Amino acid sequence: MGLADLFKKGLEKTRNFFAGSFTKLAASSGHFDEDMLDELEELLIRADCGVAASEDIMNRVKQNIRKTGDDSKEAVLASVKERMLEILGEPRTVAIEPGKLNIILMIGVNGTGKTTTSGKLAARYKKEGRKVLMAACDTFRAAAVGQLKTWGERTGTAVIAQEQEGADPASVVFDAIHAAQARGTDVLLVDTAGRLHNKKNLMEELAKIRRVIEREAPDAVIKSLLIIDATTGQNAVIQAEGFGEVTGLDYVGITKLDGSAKGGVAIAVAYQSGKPIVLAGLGEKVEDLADFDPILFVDSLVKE
Ligand SMILES: Nc1nc2c(ncn2[C@@H]2O[C@H](COP(=O)(O)OP(=O)(O)OP(=O)(O)O)[C@@H](O)[C@H]2O)c(=O)[nH]1
Ligand SMILES: [Mg+2]
Repeated sequence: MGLADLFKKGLEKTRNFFAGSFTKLAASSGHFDEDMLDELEELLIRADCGVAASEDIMNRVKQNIRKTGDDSKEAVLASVKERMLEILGEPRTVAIEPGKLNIILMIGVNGTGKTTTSGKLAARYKKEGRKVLMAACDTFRAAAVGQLKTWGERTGTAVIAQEQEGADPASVVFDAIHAAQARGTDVLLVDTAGRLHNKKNLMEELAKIRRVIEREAPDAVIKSLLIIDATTGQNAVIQAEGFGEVTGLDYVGITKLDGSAKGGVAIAVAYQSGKPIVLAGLGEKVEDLADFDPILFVDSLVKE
């Protein structure tokens, strides 16, 4: 299966939910009156697009109806798509600068898929012929280092870790950066422990990791990649804010799209954070990762 098909398949649940409800909504007349527009807004909110973005999308729909007089189902859908695409922005990817050390700091709350996505990214970059290294900065859980090492074995990627439990993650990242510099690494993936965005001491630990990276690798390209679980709903927006404040935020990846009918959360996060959604996690296997494609996403969500 190609990536586009994988992406579309991953969005099946979201599509069935949204397109199914939309078709039902439009079935009675095929034209949208006030009540139906309200129902459409509610549907967007139920698909987890968020209140603010849903309102914004509906403003565009209403504006276009006023302008053209066309309140047909097709016109309404086209307006929804148009505004969603603007919100998601141009397709973006985690850009790797050749000839430089690229450091990707994986951040997010517990269990969103940081370690899994690190493994998937390692496989992707290795396939592109790049030298990849992973840093096991989740020293919080005993099993975390082992989990990353398993991904290392699976993808043929070296993992820098410290054996003792509770080691300082900043010291692990220090070791990893110096290893990467010595080995001429292209991409260093820094896996961190999941943490709640409102736990001050844990967030401070993350800020320290970021500071060590900036200090030890001043010439590196440093990116923070927030991993969000598609099933967490509007909390994702708050997570993006919380993590963004502490480490800065360059990219957002959304995982578990395959298991969620609420893929609309991508719209909410892009709208509120203004950050690009770059990756889509579509399953647990190494190949279940695609670049987030706004056009495919919107087309899948609002299938005519
Ligand atoms: N279906 C599905 N499962 C996923 C995806 N990404 C990760 N998972 C699963 O989600 C669970 C948690 O993934 P991890 O990679 O361990 O998440 P984490 O963010 O590293 O977790 P912590 O380190 O505990 O914070 C695992 O069972 C993964 O297999 C995805 O895109 N789709
Ligand atoms: Mg992990």
